[in-house]
Amino acid sequence: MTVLSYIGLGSNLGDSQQILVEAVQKLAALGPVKVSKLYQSPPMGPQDQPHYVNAVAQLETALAPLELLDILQGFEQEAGRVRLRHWGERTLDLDLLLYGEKNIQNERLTVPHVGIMERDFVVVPLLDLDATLQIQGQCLQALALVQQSTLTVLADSSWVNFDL
Ligand code: A4P
Ligand code: MG
Repeated sequence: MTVLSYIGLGSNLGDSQQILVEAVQKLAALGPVKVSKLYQSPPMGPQDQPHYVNAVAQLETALAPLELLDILQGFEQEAGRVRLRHWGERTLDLDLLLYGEKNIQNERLTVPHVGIMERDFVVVPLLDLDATLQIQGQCLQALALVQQSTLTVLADSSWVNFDL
């Protein structure tokens, strides 16, 4: 049995677009993947850090949530992840946003990911992948931040070459 999982990708250190491309190519080795458009987004948190490049990937997977988290954290390490401060700059952040319709709460994992509904850089790319998406009964499309988005589109959904 497989589920549709959604993974948030963010980077604001290094060659962020290339870092996200490589992360999605690694995800594609795990199972069928689709990607949102690629966005630039002003930083949430400390303002004295570069803008972020953000996207969301949909991965169809049979992996258990914690197995998937382990793999995502491995990919972060391979990207030379440095994390300097809370909500601060990083080379690669991979967040497990949604895992099917499951609610998960343990010391390593909270799903749906905390703060999804307040983050345009998560909600807008999620809607690229599924315009009817609901979280705990709430239609993402209806959120005010969708209309008031601060995102800039860097590329349409063909920014990753899967034919490698
Ligand atoms: N963890 C719990 N639930 C999850 C989940 N659903 N997915 C735990 C992934 N990890 C989860 O993660 C810390 C711990 O969270 C992990 O060990 C895991 O067991 P982390 O990536 O080291 O830290 P973090 O909590 O992701 O970082 P931080 O600093 O708290 O912030 P966020 O919430 O990830 O936000 N601005 C823009 N424009 N775009 C961004 O992408 N990102 C951040 C980071 C700040 N500002 C941003 C952006
Ligand atoms: Mg994270």
